[in-house]
Amino acid sequence: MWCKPLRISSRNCFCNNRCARHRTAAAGKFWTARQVVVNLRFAMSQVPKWFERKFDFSFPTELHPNLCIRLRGAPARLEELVRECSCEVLVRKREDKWSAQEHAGHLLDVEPLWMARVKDFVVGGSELTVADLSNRKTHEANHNARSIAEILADFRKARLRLVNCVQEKDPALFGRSLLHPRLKKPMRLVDHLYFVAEHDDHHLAWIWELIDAH
Ligand code: NI
Repeated sequence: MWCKPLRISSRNCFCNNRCARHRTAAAGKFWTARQVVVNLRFAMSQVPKWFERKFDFSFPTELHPNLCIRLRGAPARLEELVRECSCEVLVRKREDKWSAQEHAGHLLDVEPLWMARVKDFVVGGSELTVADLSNRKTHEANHNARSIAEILADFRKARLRLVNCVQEKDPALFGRSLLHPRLKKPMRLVDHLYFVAEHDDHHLAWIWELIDAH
């Protein structure tokens, strides 16, 4: 819902000061056409909510090399995304949500969980290691105070460790299945790799959206 005209006064705005354009105008800034588009995107993410995702694990186990290379490529994709970005844009928060840099830091924070789950498949048992669904680690890490170069280097290192560990496994292990504690469905090791790759994409999409909206 737009206020009209562009220059807003209490006389001619019918939005009760709540529309996005009015708030920006009230802050002493008027938008160009491109800013209108970009700010609208900034106000509302197009990235689907992670916890609402449904996963289809019916693909063949033999796809594991393809998933390994997807995982192997995540650090390079992240590096390429943030390469031209200023610190200011990287640490900018949208309301109380994570900044692009915090999303990058989160990718690093969850690597130990992915590794623990790979080990669960080796050890066997019934259920995979439980995730901290509150993402406390990322909320408390203060990734915005770190350098992006450090986060990128640590993520690259952790991800290579994960991929190298997976690649050493006997191919038969990729079909072994354990219960995923949140999804409440059986997950093979190959499904776990797919899940991690989708989680990478989820946060990369967020980062792209955040840095594209400046
Ligand atoms: Ni996440």
